[in-house]
Amino acid sequence: MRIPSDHPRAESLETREKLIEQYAKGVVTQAGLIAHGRGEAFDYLLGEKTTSSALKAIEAGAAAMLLAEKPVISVNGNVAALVAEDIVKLSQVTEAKVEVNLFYRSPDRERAIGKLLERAGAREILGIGKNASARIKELSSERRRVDPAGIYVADVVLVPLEDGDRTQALVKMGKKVIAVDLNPLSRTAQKASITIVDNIVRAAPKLTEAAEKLKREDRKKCQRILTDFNNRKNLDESINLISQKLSKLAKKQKGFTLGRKRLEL
Ligand code: PTJ
Repeated sequence: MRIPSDHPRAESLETREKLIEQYAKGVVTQAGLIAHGRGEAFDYLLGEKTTSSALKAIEAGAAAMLLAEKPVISVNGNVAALVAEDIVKLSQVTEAKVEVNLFYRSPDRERAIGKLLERAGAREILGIGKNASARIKELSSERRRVDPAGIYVADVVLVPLEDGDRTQALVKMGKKVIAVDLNPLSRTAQKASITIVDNIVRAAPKLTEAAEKLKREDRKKCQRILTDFNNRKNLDESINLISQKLSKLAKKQKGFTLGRKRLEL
């Protein structure tokens, strides 16, 4: 469907359209559409912009990818539908491998996502078909199937829109996990080494931009950024931001009257 460009929520609606289109092509799952809706709700509360704490996490994420020996970007259906080209660009700048890793895995979806990534310029795509032959033993979901040349041996893994189980398992395997998740309270957000609380649509190009900039600097700068970065503190900033926004909204709506009425009921 064509979204009128003067619609006040045109950008958000266009993003939805991309997912709907790729749902019809078998890239995105029904659960992926639902997951996006949950993300949108958090995005609304974050002001639909990259916050200063997200920017700090983006810089730390870019630094970690540049310092990594074997960085890998994990791609699922939503990520392929929304930011395939940005992911390919990021992989080129950071020399990271791109691996398809799906919760709802099927050969058709693997192929559809592989094609989308290829069209976006990816030359090597891991994790498809027989190549996903290694197993993360702590997991029982399809996410346990990984590529022995990719996530299995990676030291840094970027996991946008991930589930908590695998984040936890990857951290347990000694990997640095960079998550992109709009929900700062999710298990993924809480368990990752670096959590970027931002929409993948905004975060992916910003990660590339940050990596391009840091690549021109001394490696020591990346090391300093990582030493100074505190994920717990950064996550708390996002949670506080949401809480402040809700308090402001409640005051604006004279929500306290509503609160009293509720008590009377
Ligand atoms: O393609 P598959 O088979 O691997 O499945 C992908 C989904 C997304 C369905 C699967 O990973 C899943 O079920 O994820 P969850 O557990 O629902 O978690 C998704 C998280 O991503 C939630 O915390 C959402 O708030 C968040 N999220 C949704 N859309 C975005 C987002 N975060 C950043 N950017 C978004 N656009």
